Amino acid sequence: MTGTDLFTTDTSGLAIDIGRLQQRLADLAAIGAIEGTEGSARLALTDEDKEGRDLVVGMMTDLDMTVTVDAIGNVIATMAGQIDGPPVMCGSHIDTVRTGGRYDGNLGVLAGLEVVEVLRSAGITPYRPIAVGIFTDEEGARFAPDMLGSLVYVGGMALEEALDITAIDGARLGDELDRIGYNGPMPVPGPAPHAFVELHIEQGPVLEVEGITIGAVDGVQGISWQEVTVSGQSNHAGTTPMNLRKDPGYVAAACASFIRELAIDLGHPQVSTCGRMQFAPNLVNVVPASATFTVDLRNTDEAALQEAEQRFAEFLASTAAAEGCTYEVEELARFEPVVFDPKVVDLVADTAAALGHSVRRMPSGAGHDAQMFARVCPTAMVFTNSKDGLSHNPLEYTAPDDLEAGANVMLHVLLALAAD
Ligand code: HGY
Ligand code: MN
Ligand code: MN
Repeated sequence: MTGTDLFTTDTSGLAIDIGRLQQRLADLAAIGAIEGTEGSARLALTDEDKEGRDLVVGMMTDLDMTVTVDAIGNVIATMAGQIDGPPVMCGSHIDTVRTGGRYDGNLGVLAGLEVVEVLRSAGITPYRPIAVGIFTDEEGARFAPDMLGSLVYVGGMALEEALDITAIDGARLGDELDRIGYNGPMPVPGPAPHAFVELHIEQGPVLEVEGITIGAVDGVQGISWQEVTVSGQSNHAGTTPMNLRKDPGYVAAACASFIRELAIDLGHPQVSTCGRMQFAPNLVNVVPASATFTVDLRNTDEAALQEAEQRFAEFLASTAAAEGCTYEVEELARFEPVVFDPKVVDLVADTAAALGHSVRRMPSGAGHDAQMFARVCPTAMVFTNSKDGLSHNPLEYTAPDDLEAGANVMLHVLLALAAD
């Protein structure tokens, strides 16, 4: 059989089963469920992540897919094609932040399995194999950087370096991978797919505000993560005059305020976030000895992102010096902006339109595994909207019609990419 058989088998009428997809989403959300919400907490390589992985691997084997696990814990399930060549790959992540929603990452993985089930039920074998990936530690919230598993898969970080990463709770990544039993035999870097498409919720307000159903994502903005530890002198909160203090807590708070003003000064799309801050000894009546905080800066323009980094570095240096404090900076993640393959972006946009959906091209504000695959193969993303633009929040929500639209667009984009 050749790829032309696919064309003789009219696939235009194929559609996903939204009830089945929602059931899989619900089954996965039950693992690490956040009480009273639809969200879940499954930080990378925790017991909850293992349980989620085991559940989805079970779904993959139930679909008669060949499942492999690589040395960084990426799970790749493959539906055989008429040829043995490189697969068309989709997928995303199932690890979450601590306040995770039901759809972030999970949608891209489970919609990929839904695509396979639709083809199985229709008795269709795609010309090329179709693979669905679960990529390790996409969130980077426990082990930085984010998109770690896909970064290692495409050769962007050596395995040994990744295995030695220390979590915010002190655990070593390689030990946790062993502990949950996902230190797999497949070597990294992995083989480049024929193409890569990721379905993901937008996690922002644009599609909803503009009343558009599908985003044809044409790139991902640059990401800069730093962890700063400022050291001063712990002292008595009551007896130490203000002019005699070396207060790292003040420096940290001033920096958190500065990066917000910096983003506003640079203007959209610059964003900045201080998401994590920890004082030591963290007591009401002690001027802190040290303060550790994170800085997340993002922009679609690399030069602007570098300007933001430079201006923050200058502010930190002058503020710490004026306060008599010292500091250390650790880079946690640094990825330049990524542009997706125009032909694949066009295919997403054309497929959405052909299915009768409104569609617009747009960059992604969030990082995604697709931005790593863009290094090795033609890649793009499909966005569905996020209610109130909310994500990294258990209230994250996307209506069934929008989930269905996104999954159907991905179904037909995958079929088109797998046909030759
Ligand atoms: O940080 C991000 O953009 C993604 O959620 N890992
Ligand atoms: Mn995600
Ligand atoms: Mn996320």
